[in-house]
This record gives sequence, structure tokens and C-alpha cells, in this order.
Amino acid sequence: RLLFTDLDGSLLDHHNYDWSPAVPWLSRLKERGVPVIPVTSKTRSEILPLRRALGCENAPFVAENGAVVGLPADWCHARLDRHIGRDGLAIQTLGVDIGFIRQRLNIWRARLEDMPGMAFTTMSEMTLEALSDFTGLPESEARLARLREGSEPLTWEGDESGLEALRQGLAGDGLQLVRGGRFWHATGHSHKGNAVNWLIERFQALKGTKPQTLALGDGPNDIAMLEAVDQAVVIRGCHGLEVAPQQAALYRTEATGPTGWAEGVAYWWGRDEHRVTPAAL
Ligand code: 2M8
Ligand code: MG
Ligand code: MG
Repeated sequence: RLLFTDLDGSLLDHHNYDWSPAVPWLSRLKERGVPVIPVTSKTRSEILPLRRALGCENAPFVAENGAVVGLPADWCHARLDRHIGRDGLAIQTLGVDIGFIRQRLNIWRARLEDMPGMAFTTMSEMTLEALSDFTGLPESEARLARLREGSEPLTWEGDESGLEALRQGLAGDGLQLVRGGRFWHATGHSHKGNAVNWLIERFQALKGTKPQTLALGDGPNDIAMLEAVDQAVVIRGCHGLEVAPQQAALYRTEATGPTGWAEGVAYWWGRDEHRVTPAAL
């Protein structure tokens, strides 16, 4: 079994980033040997301390909306992952380099300058103080959010037509915009669904069996992940955005954040270890 989870607004509270309501389930999953795999918009630098705190330091993780995958030693393949870092992780990049993304955002901003509905601020342009105020992250953590490798978050201050123009420009560069909780994220063609499929394939290659998979998320950027697994949970969002994956085995929670997270895990894995999913019927 594998559990894939979004962090902000799902395992972590949208406002204060607390996860205490999920702790009983995190311990139970640990006892059962089920890896809890964070799949998030956050950076590798943000995830490293967090996964220790959450107790999922032996599981892989997906950072920056699928652009970066971190593999602990027992998920590594002798032939494919040659370099294991001092942190014990092999890093696979499924996305596009941040330098290219920032360069293209600047070019499109300059080219579309005269369009009235065109206005955005990238995370790297925000001061640390502004970023901390906007996200509620302490400055020490906001600093880690800025250490980006394969995705640039931005706040949109323009209108729909400007957004569409930027989207089209970026598409010509092989880039896309996905909606997170507070930010839009400019990325390559990587997304959470690709990264989850990649990890499921890796698991199968190493273990020779197909894992049973569950995923939980609250935002539009989670849809591809929710469609890539056997059982899915949409956690009630704090942002009013529509999240409608093409997924027959779908549960929508009543509660938001980590309380909703625990509700969702209990729905699928709480009573019956071998619940038959609607998709399998
Ligand atoms: C950003 O990600 C969230 C995820 O949904 C968002 O778009 O609102 C990222 O920049 C991430 O690195 C950061 O930790 C988070 C803080 O709220 O915001
Ligand atoms: Mg989220
Ligand atoms: Mg997220």
C-alpha cells in the first residue's frame, strides 16, 4: 500500500500549518508500514525538515508540483540512481529548470506589457516580509519556500484575459500554470499525476507487485494525482476552488485540513482492510 498526500490545506491546516488531528492516523500507518508520501507545491528545502517532523522520513516525496522527486535508499535502483546525496536521498528531476521558467516569465511580462489585464508578482519578487505576511509562514520557513528548483509561484493581479495570454505564451515554451491554494505555479509539463505514476512504477519495478494506492488533496493542482490512484479523497477546501477529478472511487470530506485528512483515510482504510472500490466492481 502507498498513501500520497498533498500538504497545505490537506495534511496541514491552510492557515496555521498544524497537523495534530492527523497524528493518530500517521502513527497507525507507520505501524502498518504504509509509506506516507508528501506530494506538494513546497520545495525540497521545505520538505526535508517537515518530513522528519511528520515521521515520514523513510518515504519518498514529490516537491514543487511534480518537478522534483526525492528517493530514500530503499527506493533507489542501483543502475538508475547513481548519486545518493549526503542527506541519503537520490533526487530525480521530472521538470524544467527554474532559471528557464523565471526567464520566460520575464520575457512574457515585457512582451505583454501593454495588455491591461496583465499583472502578476512572482514569489522571488516578493520581500521575505511580504511573503511571510501573505502565507502565514514564519520568515525562517518563507526563506525555504523561496529556494525553488522547478516551479515559480506567482500571485495574479490581472484579469482572465491577461491570464489566458500568459498561459498561451508559456505553452509555446513548454510551460504551464497550475492553481495551488494561494498561488498560481509556473512549471514545466510535470505535474503531481506524472510524479505519482512515476513512483508507482518504481515501486512495481522494485517489489514486483502492484501497490494499492490512496491519495488526498484539496486543490486543482491535486486533480492529476487523485486520478492516478485507486482511491481518492478530496478534502473540503478553504479557498472555494472547484476540484472535480475523473475518479469513480472518490470520497469528499466534511471537515477541512488535517481533520478532513483523518476523515478521508478512515473512510477508505478505517474499517475494512480490503474494502472493494467502486472502480473494481
Ligand atoms: C505555496 O504553495 C501553496 C500550495 O497549495 C499555494 O499555492 O498556496 C508554495 O509556494 C509553497 O512553497 C509554500 O510553502 C506555500 C505556503 O502557503 O505556498
Ligand atoms: Mg493544498
Ligand atoms: Mg499543495
